[in-house]
Formats: sequence, structure tokens, C-alpha cells
Amino acid sequence: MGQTYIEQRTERTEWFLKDRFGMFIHWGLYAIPARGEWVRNSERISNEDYQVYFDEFNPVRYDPKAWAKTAKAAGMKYAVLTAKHHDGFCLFDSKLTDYKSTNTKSGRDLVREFLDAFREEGLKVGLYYSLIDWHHPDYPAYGDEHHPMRDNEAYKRDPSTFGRYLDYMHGQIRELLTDYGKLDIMWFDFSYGEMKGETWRATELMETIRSLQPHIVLDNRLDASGGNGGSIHTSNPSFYSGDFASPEQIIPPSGVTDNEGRSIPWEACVTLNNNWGYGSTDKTYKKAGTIIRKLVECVSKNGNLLLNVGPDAKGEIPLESVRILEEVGEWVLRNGDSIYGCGQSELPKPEWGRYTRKGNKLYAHIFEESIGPVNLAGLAGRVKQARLLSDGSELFVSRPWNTEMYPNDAFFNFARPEVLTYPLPDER
Ligand code: FHN
Repeated sequence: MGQTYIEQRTERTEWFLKDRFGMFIHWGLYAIPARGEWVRNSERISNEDYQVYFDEFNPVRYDPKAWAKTAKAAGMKYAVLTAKHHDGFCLFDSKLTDYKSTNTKSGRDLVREFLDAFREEGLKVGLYYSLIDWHHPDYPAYGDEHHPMRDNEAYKRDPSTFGRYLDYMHGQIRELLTDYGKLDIMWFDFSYGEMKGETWRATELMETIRSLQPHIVLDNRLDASGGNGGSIHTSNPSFYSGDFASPEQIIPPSGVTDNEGRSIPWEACVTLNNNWGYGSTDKTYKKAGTIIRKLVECVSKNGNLLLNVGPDAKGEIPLESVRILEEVGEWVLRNGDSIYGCGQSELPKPEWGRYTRKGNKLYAHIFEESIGPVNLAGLAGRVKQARLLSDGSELFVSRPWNTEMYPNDAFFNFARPEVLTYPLPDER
């Protein structure tokens, strides 16, 4: 008897659920208008007006090795780059279109350079591929041509021309899975209304994918628009349900489970400011402490965090993003043991922070300064000793190692979450 789909998914995602923390990179022509990746659609920019950006695109400071070092220093273990976003511009040397980076002034295969650089730094690599395509003549444009994505009743899909788009889409995915070495993740985006599942010829596409790179981990958006959709949430997931759910700009209140209450792999994708693609005036950056707490929250609920950067038209990750990632990395460097390979603890969430657990080691992430002892409710009688994870120093637990912990003074003044380790009884 062969493995069930869920057994195969569990095997495929083992590394993914250990790595926990990845970089999302939204980059393309839209970095020039610098008003986010939907600018073509939201501002109804015509083909000819958008062509100006194609003719101009020349990211002279694109240095994917620097990007990879930034991601690695932040404690990220994998990265996903947009190979094609909704505007249809290909950052790779596709034989199926002229609308690609190798035909711009840069002449570069941006995807290939990204993959080489991130692999060299030891990170796993993935590519984002938009199912939607505002540029391709056979993608069903309805309403007016500047407005191809709006989901409205006027939508009329001509099966013959749409079939030509699907041949193109399948062909490009085959190119990416054939010509660019081993990929670890394929991140499809997104299904909507009737545009899902077999409308994309998803079974045929999955047969291609599994024949070329059987190990590759997929998100759930071949039959869903985002984190809550698709048969991945059922006890009988389809062949194209994907390997992880993809909640977007939200961390699910209690993790993600299927309809039988079993935890399923999930990854929250989150922007550092309010834009996926570069937004030059968007200075709404989140603080490093917030990112750290959100990373801990994801892991404490058996999930991953895919944190986005939007490089500018010159090819640089915005300095604000780099600074935040540097600060996050300082914390992860000292506390990463409480993230990598960790997951949910059976203990209820304590009022002062969150628990993560790895095997029989418990990590207490104390998010707020404590006045007086930290209440170890739920751990009464189980803690014999505690250590501050970042420096290994001892923390005093009330005797007889009962329900309160008296951290030393230094501990009381921390600004960011500190992590304690409790060897649980079977580690005595
Ligand atoms: O429309 C896209 C959006 O531009 C961005 O790529 C996000 C990232 O997950 N996905 C879609 C919105 O759900």
C-alpha cells in the first residue's frame, strides 16, 4: 500500500517545518513606479505606458550575494523570489516570451543569479509564480484591458484562447523546474472565483511538477486564494492541494488545522511595511521586536514566517528593511534554538509570553518585563533549573522548584523577548 497524500506531505515538509523562517522577495518592473506590485492594475496603466518601465529596467546594483548574506544573517533558512508576478514580467530567461529580464537593458537572468547566490550561502530556494497574467494576450482580460483582474459578472473566458495561456503557463513552470536546478519551494499565487483547480489544469500541472521535482514543497494556492482555502484544510486533500497553507498578513489565532482538528503545515507571509513590491514612500516599517514576537508566535502555533522585502529599481533591499533584519538576526543568533525545529507546546499560553517546544526541551519566551517573579503556572513541580538561552546564565527558580522563577536583575531589564530553557523532568 503506497503512502497517503498526507504521509507524503509530512515527508516533503519535514525540512520546511524545521527551518521555520524565510525571506519573501517581491521584485520586478513595478519597483520603478515604486507604488507596490499592483500599480499596473490599481492605476489602470496601459500596456504601452507600462512598457516604459520595461525599456528602462536596469538594476545596476543588483547583488544577490548581498541579499543572501542579509537573509542568512537574519536567521532566515530559505528564500522565495517572484519569478513572474501578475504583471507577467519574467525575471528569468524563458524561451516562451520576450517579456523577460534578459531582454531588458540589464540582460541578466535575475532568477538564476538569485538561486546561485542563495544556494551558495546554504539557504533553501523557492520561486513564486503568478497564475494570473495581466500581460499575456490569452489571459482572460475582461472589463477593460487596464483592469483585467477585477472579479466581476462581465467576465467571459474564451476557452480556446485561455487554453493557449495555460499551455504558456505550464510551459514556463516546466522551464523553471528543468533549467534552474533543484528547487525547494514553488509558491503559486493565486486562485479566485472559478479560476482554481482544474481551471488551471492543476492535475496535469501537478503531474509535471511531481515528475520533474517530486520533493518540491508547494503552497495551497492552486486551489485557494490564500491561507483559509482549498482542500488542504480537509482530511482528504486533493493532488493539487499543496503542502502548506499560506495565511497572508495574519497569524492565525490558533494555528491551522484540517477539518479533523489535525495541525497542518502553514506559513504566514507578512510584509515589513505595507507593500510587497517596493513602495518608496511607504515608511510604515514594523519594529524588530515585533518581528521577533511574530516569529515566536508562528512557531508556538506550529507555523512558519515568510517575511517580505521589496527591492528597489536599482536592485537593493531598502536600508530600513536591512536594519530591521540585522536586529532580528542578533536575537535569532542567540535564541534560534528556541525557533528552529521547534513547535507548539501542550501548555496553555502563559500571560507573559509564549512557549515553544523541541522534543523534551521547553522554551519560555518572556515578552514583557516582570515585576516580581515570573509565574510558572502550568509548570509547577516540573522545573528544576532554568537558563537564559542567550547567555547560558542561571535563573533562580523558587524552591522547592515550584511555581515561581526569580530571574537575576539583568533579566528584568531586557527589551526584547528572552528565552529560558527548562530541561523537563525526563531530562534530569
Ligand atoms: O496579489 C498578490 C500580492 O501582490 C502578493 O504577491 C501576495 C503575497 O502573498 N499575494 C497576492 C495577494 O494575496
